[in-house]
Amino acid sequence: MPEAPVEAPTFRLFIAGRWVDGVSGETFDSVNPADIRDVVGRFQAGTAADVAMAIRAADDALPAWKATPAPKRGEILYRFGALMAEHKERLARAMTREMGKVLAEARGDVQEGIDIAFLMAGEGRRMFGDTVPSELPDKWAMSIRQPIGVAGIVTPWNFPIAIPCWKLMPALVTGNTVVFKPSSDSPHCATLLVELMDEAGFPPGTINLITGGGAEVGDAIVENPDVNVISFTGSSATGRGIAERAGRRLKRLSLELGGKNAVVVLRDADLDLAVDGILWSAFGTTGQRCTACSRVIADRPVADELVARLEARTRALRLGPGLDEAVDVGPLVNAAAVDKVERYVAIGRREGDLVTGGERGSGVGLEHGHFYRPTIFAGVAPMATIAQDEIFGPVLSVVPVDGYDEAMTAANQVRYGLSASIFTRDVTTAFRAMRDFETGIVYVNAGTTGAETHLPFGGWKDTGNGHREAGHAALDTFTEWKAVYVDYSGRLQRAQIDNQPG
Ligand code: UN1
Repeated sequence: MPEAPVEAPTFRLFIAGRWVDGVSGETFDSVNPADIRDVVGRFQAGTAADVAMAIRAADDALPAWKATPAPKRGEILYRFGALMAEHKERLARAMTREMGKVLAEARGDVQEGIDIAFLMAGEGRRMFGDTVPSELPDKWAMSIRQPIGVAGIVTPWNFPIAIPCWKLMPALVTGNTVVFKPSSDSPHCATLLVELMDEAGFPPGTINLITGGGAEVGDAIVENPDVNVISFTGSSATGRGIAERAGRRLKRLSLELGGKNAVVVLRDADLDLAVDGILWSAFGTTGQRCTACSRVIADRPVADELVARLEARTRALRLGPGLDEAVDVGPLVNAAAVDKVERYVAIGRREGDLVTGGERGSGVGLEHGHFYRPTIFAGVAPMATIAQDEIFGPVLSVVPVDGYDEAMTAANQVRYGLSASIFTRDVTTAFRAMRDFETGIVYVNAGTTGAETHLPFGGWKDTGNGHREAGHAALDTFTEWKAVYVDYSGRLQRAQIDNQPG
């Protein structure tokens, strides 16, 4: 940090292929959560007027983009993936500076963006439909995917490259055009991403970027009748509000919301492996993943030993700025996140035994950031508040149980259903768990994080509304199915009526 900080650069909106100032002239700052004196940049506080222009640009670009053969659209995605790979280190460093995750994880985040760009680029040559026999002679039957129209994409800060790419890539390869609103905690990452998209050759108007607040920009996207599909990742409360409003307009909506992900450790588990998996998924990204492990459901015979090992390893984790490669755990994203963690830790002190942590990070290098010590509570009841609510920070609850059945009941007794994991050496138990977890993602002998981009990502229950990201399931969010029948019999054939048995 220089003594007299240099003036932070100002960034602009991207509408119809041009970088422009917002109508209001207002800006907001994005700051480094590891050192809030470090202003990353000033960003346009977008308004409904900016959103309207962006939607118009997306609408104008739609006919030509839809008419572009999907493999050609895919080629632009390939170029974009290659550009991200070329700029991986720059993007990763910008990410760590803007939202705090440690550099190794920031590189992983960018890699996840590259992976989905290449996966979806390939969809340009697949995008499979069905060709099936007709029940009538001399008749052809098939189904094809077509774009929905203008997609509104609203993304969080915790995976500021990967999650936008999860949404932008399938939306664009299938022929939709996009208005993209990133979190106000990660507008710089979004800007860098859109710069590369522009360089890759997405035509003007296919991708439009509007930074700004949820109440102004997000609402204007959700309410506009010309936005046909919305994909949102964020809190359950915001998701519910969007669902109500999108529902009134019968808009397609994909929601990716909260999680309260459990690791079950049975008495026959490899405890060393379990500790590795738990630490990585509980305190990686400072606990700020939808997939983060926030509950360990520990079989009683191994519970004390597990807690002792977790305590020792957690105390050894280095807290600090993520750009320092020796650091294990970076800051929380902002002051509100620290306040929320503090509120839950206060509740946790009544609901469980504080094992380690339970306080803000202090000491040299931590004075100007949003640091909180990795925290563990033991002896927590399954229905305790800290075992039920998504805290989105480095707070882990250990819930003791007796045996598999009790463990599974506790694991499933939450309103969320994103990710779950079990540590056991018994193959029969592992298969039972694969069947029994009420979650969209299940891990055996691994933590709860680390989903790969070519399988569906998403959750059951309050985690979402039944849609999936990533994998080929992502195409379902952004396409309409069209069933096509071609009758070449030369006469009227009536399905279900003219196909009598015999
Ligand atoms: C998220 O936290 O919203 O499986 C996404 C994982 C990552 C993605 C997490 N690949 O943890």
